Amino acid sequence: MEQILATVVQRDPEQREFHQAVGEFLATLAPVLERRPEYRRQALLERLVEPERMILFRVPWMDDQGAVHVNRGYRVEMSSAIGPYKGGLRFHSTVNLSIIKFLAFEQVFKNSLTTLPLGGGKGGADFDPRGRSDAEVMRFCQAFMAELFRHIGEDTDVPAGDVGVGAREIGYLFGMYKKLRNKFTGALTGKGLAWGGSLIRPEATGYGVVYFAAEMLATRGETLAGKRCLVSGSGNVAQFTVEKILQMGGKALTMSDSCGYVYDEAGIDAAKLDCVKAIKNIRRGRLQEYCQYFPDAVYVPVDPASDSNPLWRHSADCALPGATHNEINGLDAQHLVDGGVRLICEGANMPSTPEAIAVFRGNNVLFGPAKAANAGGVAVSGLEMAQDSMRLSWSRDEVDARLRAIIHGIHHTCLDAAAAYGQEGDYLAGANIAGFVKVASAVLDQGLV
Ligand code: NDP
Ligand code: 2IT
Repeated sequence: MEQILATVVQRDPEQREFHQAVGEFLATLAPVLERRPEYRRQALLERLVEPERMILFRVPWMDDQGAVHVNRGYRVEMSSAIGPYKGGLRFHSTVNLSIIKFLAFEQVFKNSLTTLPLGGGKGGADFDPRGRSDAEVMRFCQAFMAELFRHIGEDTDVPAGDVGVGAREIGYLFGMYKKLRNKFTGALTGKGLAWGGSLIRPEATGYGVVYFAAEMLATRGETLAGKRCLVSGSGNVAQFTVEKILQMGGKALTMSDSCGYVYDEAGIDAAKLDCVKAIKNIRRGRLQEYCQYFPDAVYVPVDPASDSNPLWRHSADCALPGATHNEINGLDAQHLVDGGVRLICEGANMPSTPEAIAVFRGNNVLFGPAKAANAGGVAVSGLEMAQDSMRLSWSRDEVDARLRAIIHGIHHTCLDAAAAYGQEGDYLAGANIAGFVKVASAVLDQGLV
């Protein structure tokens, strides 16, 4: 394992996020490789850490003042072992190849856990839609798709949303894709309901995270009712995480954006959540506005350079990070444990650093790793693909029931895989092992390709 990681690091020394994702994964797989020597002989891990294909492209576009900008576009097609490449697009100024590769790597094993026939990929651009007009975002999406369209398709590679890519961006991307191909197909998910989208897809990631948290709590005979929850982020995942916490009788105390967080001791109720949705989705503003409407809440600006985030210092029962990678470091994790948190359920991808995970595992905290806990989003994307190919759409209740069943299944799969390899109760090991074994056997069956 050390040798494989060393090769990954040596090959791309600057790709720290990718090294972190691979390192965290490999650290849990030793029991599998001991039992399956053919995986080593067939260099399975060496193959899985190298993307099948990486596409990098120039995205030139014009802003409202007539100035020309050039961004960089990415699509990393990591594995097609069990289905067409599938995974979101991220538009954010921090996007680089390391981040897209880490997300694509995670996606492969997450998608495997869903039980649906989905390979793994991820893409995006170092373009920030924040502060841009709708017309600028449209021109950017069209320029991005003018290259991406030749690489994707409903049976090849099916992108969706991620940070900075929501319903508006998927609309512009889909419109350009359809025009260039002259075909109406489900080559993107997260589409609008009137044009091939699935009910519950916007809610799916956040709802799924809370369903997974409820499954973990049930193993200790507990429910979410009355639980005090710290949530980070205020985008798609965080909004529907809070919505489902409320529906399950829990209390959400915090939400955040990249500038700071709000702490609302009375709890963020349904009306307050509607206000957050209006601030973030319609006005595309800053969360700080929340305190203008609800002055009893506290807004705390966060300095990204500080050694810990005060959001994680509030006492609570559960924490559901839903903003971004590495948002909980070792010190934050210790604050969470000291503040009484007994459950972490990851909505964001890789929100906990390796040091944070070590703190959680050392303190008997229920730890739901991202690739299991946030798989509800891509699972409902898979259901959207199924509905598109059947040319029909399921009701809200039907999709939600399927989502619940998939999350219930993932929870079981994680525990079963962990137990089968002597790691009882370890969701991280279970998710990695179960996700890996399925992909690995598909790769072996298909020969050296
Ligand atoms: P959104 O763009 O809807 O929201 C992102 C939220 O996180 C915003 O509140 C944003 O603040 C904040 N944020 C983004 N980058 C940073 C940063 N560098 N530091 C601090 N805060 C930041 O994205 P999503 O809700 O879709 O995604 C959130 C996380 O969930 C990501 O890790 C994503 O990969 C993961 N995820 C998303 C899925 C989906 O279906 N959308 C599925 C599974 C996982 P601001 O408004 O200031 O930018
Ligand atoms: O990280 C993720 O799983 C997503 N951004 C959703 C991907 C998808 O294809 O729905």
